[in-house]
Amino acid sequence: MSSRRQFLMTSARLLLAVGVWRGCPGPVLFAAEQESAPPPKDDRMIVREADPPNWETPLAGLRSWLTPNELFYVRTHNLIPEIDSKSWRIRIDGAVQRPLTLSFDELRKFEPVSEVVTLECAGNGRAFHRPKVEGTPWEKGAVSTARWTGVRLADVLAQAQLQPEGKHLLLEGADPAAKKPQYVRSIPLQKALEPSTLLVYKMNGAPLPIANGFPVRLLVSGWTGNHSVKWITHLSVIAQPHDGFYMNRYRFPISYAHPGADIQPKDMAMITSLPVKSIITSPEDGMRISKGSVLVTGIAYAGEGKVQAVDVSTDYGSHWEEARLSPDTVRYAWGLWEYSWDVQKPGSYLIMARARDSLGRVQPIEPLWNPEGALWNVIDRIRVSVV
Ligand SMILES: Nc1nc2c(c(=O)[nH]1)N[C@H]1C(S)=C(S)[C@@H](COP(=O)(O)O)O[C@H]1N2
Ligand SMILES: [Mo]
Repeated sequence: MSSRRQFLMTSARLLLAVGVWRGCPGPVLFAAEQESAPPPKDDRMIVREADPPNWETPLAGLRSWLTPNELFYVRTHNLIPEIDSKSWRIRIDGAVQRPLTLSFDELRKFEPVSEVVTLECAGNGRAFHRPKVEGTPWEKGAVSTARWTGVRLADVLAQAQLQPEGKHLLLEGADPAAKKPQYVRSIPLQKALEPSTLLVYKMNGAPLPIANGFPVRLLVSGWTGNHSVKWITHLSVIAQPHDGFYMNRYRFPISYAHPGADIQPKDMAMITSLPVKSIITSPEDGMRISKGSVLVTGIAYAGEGKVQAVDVSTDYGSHWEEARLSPDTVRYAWGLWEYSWDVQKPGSYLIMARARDSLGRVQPIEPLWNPEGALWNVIDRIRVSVV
């Protein structure tokens, strides 16, 4: 263990000790005097950063409606905490009549709900921006879909009884601060009370993996992943949006700026819904394929919108044809699509896919460059050689 890492672990413990001293419930238990075990990693995951773990889902995890848990992307800013579900507690306070502290068993007494929801990091596709921007260089796979099981956040907040001055909900994760401050954000209460905003404890029928927020995380369906706070232990009803490190990030220019421009925070707004987007999952970029009938497949999603159509072009965008969308799409989850391409002439081809949604949004030809490299949703493209 490097001395830097050792230092980070020590300061993490100190912070926790301070948290306990301040009278906060102490849900985080580190195995006495030893480093928490690194979460298990599937060999197929693309490691964008090793420490802390930032793992991208390979195309194999984007080809089925549900991403297998071991291929679900992982985005972490700090250390992954080791939390025991028996001692885990969530505290709900602030502008409420009845502040609550719930144990894992008490949380599971609320009516259980299951929903299939796509989670995408706001920074997915960051690596493609020019000029380049700082931050984890995600390409296509900081996005995954799971069937989540948990309880409605609205049900929990109802038990705490909201007071009228409350307008936002502070969300605190138990992952100790390391290279960055502790993960604390807020969302408007209106979004918190939506029936698809959940406190979840299962992913595809299994307990949440440690890296994805065990034992309980928030799921803010339709919004970028940064809102879905993992290892959540504290909610506080507040009057104004939280002002902190992670609120001054995840912002997007209000109007178009030239690539590389110096954009001030006042000219940016909080990122909320995912953009409209599609990704080609087969064939793979650079593949050699035999002429004849080729099945082009992909995924498409639109956050708070609903995907209406996916158009595919195999001739540099001169002609577009509609792909077939899987009929059983649900709100907030990606849908699968396919396109039967009949190609007889050998040569080099560019295949592109463009989604449109119910909010009138269409994937752009050019990126909206922004200092964080967020919300990349340029029309996806791959090159193949037909032989
Ligand atoms: N506590 C905590 N919650 C967090 C984060 C984090 O670092 N700490 N990362 C956020 C970001 S930026 C994203 S994209 C999602 C990623 O969730 P996943 O790792 O399960 O894919 O979690 C969000 N919740
Ligand atoms: Mo993210």
